[in-house]
Amino acid sequence: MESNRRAPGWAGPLVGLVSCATALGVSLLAAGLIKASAFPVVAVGDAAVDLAPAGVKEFAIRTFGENDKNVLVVGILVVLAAVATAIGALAVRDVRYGTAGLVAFGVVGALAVLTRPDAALLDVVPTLAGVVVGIVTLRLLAGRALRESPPGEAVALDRRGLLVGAAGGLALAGVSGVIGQSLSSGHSAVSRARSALKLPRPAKPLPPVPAGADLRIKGLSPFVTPNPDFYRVDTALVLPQVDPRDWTLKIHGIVDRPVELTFADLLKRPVVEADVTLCCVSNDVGGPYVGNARWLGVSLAGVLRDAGVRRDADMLLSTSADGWTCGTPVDVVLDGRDALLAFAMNGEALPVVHGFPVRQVVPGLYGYVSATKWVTDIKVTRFDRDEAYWTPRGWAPKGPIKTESRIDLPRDGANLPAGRTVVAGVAWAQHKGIDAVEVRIDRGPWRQARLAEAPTADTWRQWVLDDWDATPGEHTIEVRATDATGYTQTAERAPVGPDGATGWHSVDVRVA
Ligand SMILES: Nc1nc2c(c(=O)[nH]1)N[C@H]1C(S)=C(S)[C@@H](COP(=O)(O)O)O[C@H]1N2
Ligand SMILES: [Mo]
Repeated sequence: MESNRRAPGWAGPLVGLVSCATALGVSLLAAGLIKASAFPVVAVGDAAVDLAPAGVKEFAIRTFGENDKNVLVVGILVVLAAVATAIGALAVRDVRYGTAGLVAFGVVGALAVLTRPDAALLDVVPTLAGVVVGIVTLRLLAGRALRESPPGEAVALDRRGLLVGAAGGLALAGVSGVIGQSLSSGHSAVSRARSALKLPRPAKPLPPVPAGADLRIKGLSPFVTPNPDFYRVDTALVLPQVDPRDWTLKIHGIVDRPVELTFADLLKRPVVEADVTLCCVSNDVGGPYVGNARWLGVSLAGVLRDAGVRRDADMLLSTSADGWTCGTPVDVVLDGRDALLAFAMNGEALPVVHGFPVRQVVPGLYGYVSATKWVTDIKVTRFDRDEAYWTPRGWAPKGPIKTESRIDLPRDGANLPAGRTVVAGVAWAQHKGIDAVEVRIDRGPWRQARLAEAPTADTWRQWVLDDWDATPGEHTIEVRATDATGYTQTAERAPVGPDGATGWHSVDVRVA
């Protein structure tokens, strides 16, 4: 009997791919109704992000930049398609093997979903629903591919039935997937709440950014980075959607009086405005992960004072809505700098990617130890008792920003006409301030660049050398900054891990 149960070669893969597509479509629909991060593909990706060794993540950031997350999801889908093909090939031999394959799939998905830091039992529903629908589809289609033939006759493939069934499965996958995707990315309640937010007035509004802070040179990073251009770094495959009406911030741990704030409570506090340049520890010399914004928020130190931080505490362990954690030195936050619980950025409510409704901003510290987006919990604790997300993954527990400078103009590898050439860029040493920037050509003498104004020590500072007389040939341009403590950037190259890159940025250009 086995011998005449043979489906043609294409039937197995078709059955497998269509069944997995329906499983994914239905689970995406269920995740749209429950929680976007309960989509098992996302949960597996999140788990991969958390489990990946630091070196792999660094490689991904370096190679794929801000596309790292899309590359990961595409990779997972490619693996899924390969496994689905195999499941289908098994299923048309014996549908029990195919079913077992889908169940195994479901177990991996469910494990990934349930081990997420923000997991609830209900989050397993999308995986279950997907697997059940996938198995039903698989059995229906495999049955068509394998319709039993009368004894002694050749294979009776129900070709028409199989193709109609496959088309039906794909239609189901498509429709449920599209609805699920729009449910989980529309997040209409959160985006409506965000657009409806009326920004409160700061107690002491900052004067407008001084005209002298921006040299307005084409190709030079503007002093204020527009929100859509602001770099993004985080571990979230699906952005946390936090409705400000449901948001609370708990402050607890080594404090006299634990505090829980609602968003309305936050807005009643004195509002602070500050220009602060954020920088990522993964920003290599000359890299793009740095940006400057005007933030609006309330004093983090003020909130902590209300809770009464005890003397033996030295760390704030903050947690985001999706379970990411961050460890910030208490002394830095309390030393008088503009450490904020921020809710607005450059005159609008925080964009969701940048942490809506509330994030931390602490001038002078790399983002991974200070800038918790979607922050919901702050535990006042000690570095010798608690560890934040990146510490066991090889990054330093504390991350003060290193003094750095970058050449924006001309671009590395540029072909330029001979003659007077503008060399310009930005330099930063947050909360210290930049005192000087020097440029040299072909390892010649250092020349002082002209500095733009910087309203405070917490932002980057533009610089320009406007009188380089470029001669034909190849040239190397280097830059180094000196901060207000008198420290001049070291030439020594250090990689981004464990606590930030060092070295001079240089660009090579060809002058005709
Ligand atoms: N919840 C959460 N907050 C986070 C992170 C994260 O992964 N999750 N990454 C941090 C890092 S490493 C940096 S550099 C900054 C980047 O902030 P941005 O994406 O708004 O530029 O956010 C910080 N806040
Ligand atoms: Mo970062």
